[in-house]
Amino acid sequence: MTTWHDKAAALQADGRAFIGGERVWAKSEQQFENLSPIDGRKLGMVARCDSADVDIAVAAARAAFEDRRWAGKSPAQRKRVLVKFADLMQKHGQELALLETLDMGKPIKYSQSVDVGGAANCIRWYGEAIDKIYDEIAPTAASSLALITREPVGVVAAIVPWNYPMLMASWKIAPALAAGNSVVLKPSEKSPLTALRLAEIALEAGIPPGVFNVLPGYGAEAGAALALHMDVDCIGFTGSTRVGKQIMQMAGQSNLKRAWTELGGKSANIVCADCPDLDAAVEAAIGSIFFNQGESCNAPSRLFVEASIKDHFLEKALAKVPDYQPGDPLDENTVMGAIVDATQLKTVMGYIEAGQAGGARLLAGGKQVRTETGGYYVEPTLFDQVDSSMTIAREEIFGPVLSVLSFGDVQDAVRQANATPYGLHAAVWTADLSKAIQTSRALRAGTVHVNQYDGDDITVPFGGYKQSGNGRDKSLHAFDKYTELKTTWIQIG
Ligand code: TXE
Repeated sequence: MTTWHDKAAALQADGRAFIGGERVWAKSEQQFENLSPIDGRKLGMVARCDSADVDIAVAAARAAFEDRRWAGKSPAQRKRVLVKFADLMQKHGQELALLETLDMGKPIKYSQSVDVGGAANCIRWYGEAIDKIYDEIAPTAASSLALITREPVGVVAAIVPWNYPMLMASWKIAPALAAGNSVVLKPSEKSPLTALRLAEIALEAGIPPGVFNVLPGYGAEAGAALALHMDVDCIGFTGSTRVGKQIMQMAGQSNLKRAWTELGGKSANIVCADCPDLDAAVEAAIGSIFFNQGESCNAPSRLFVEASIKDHFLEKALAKVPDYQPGDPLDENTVMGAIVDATQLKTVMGYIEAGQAGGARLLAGGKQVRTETGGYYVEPTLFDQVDSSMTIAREEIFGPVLSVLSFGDVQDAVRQANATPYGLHAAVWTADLSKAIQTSRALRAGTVHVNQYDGDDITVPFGGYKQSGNGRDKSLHAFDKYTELKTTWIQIG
């Protein structure tokens, strides 16, 4: 039987950019090395695109938009192509999953189910939605007809991170392409491979050349050139709050392109003493922070447990932690893989040190795991006796580190939960329906979970309050970001 290791050994990664339907190196001929966080193996060289390549890709996208080769197709025609795109992604699912795992270190079983499965579902869903949306006629006087129609904004730039490379790309490109835009996608320099492969698959599905371009490269080079470009109409960004602020500034300082950001989080998970199912709450608290090595913007990294049940809760939680010991990402049984790179490893270890130095009590983990093959692995880590002023309770760690805090009553929990610049997700566990709804209303977060943490579907919006960003990915609401509303007044006598 061929193992994932055999398949990985046979894999040829192509790091060239994808512009105007063709694979090309950067104009400057600059490249950078792409190393796997699993064991440091070299996956290949990647085109280091900069502003010269951005100019070419944006011009290709603009030309494709102007001649209507995609925007001019009927919604039903675009649907057929996007559904085929999704089918082909699934046909090439093993290859895409392998690329994702090698590039950013997540376990192969999740690359297949969550990343390939989720991204293909997203492309299919927006494809299928686009020919079911009607425009509007305003209730004006009988002497006129006022049409309200949606039009694609034009050239959309998408800048995405490394934690869910394919999934984050699909959340941007699917609604943008379905609505008829042309797209230039910049994947993270840490994980560019699946985005590049997606562009080839899109072409095979029938997306015309120039409509979907992918530029790998560094943020300060390719990313900033896109954000500053005078001929990009809209930018969709997922990444850190620090860079999100720069994106908004660059949009303002250039052509006021529409700028949509999905940024960091420090999500609060509040477990009340009347929690209806403590085992489920423990499972969710532990499973959700260690999922994807903690590299999830909506990870519930602050766990608030009501003081009266905290010891009991922690005892149960500690028993679960060893299940998440990191392992070989290419082994189908592994549930926690490698941290994306040496920089992120250093960041995570730095926060673990800060937790200890700040007076939090290390209950589990805390160490880097060294393997014979190298790579970047961190133990699942749990801190107790954290208070809201500590660094580990305030800053996004983006690693497998859980901070446990306690509260007296639910108002106190909400106060602490909201005391953050972020507002992405939150959760409350209680058997009291009124308390659940009141708490949900009081929490300043884009999504509030009640008695679960894994509720997730393409049909619901995803995005944040406050410095977790603006606009929403997923659901029909995402079309608002990639379309303009046009009013056409017609005098009829
Ligand atoms: O993110 P960056 P990094 C958080 C998380 C993580 C930290 C740093 O806390 O530890 O950010 O990760 C591009 N102009 N999140 O450094 O830098 C970059 O090339 C234009 C949360 O990887 O924000 C990449 O494609 N683009 C998060 C993308 O922005 C720029 C996901 C994200 O990179 C740029 C990732 C610039 N000046 C990190 N600088 C989430 N919300 O899920 C960088 N980029």
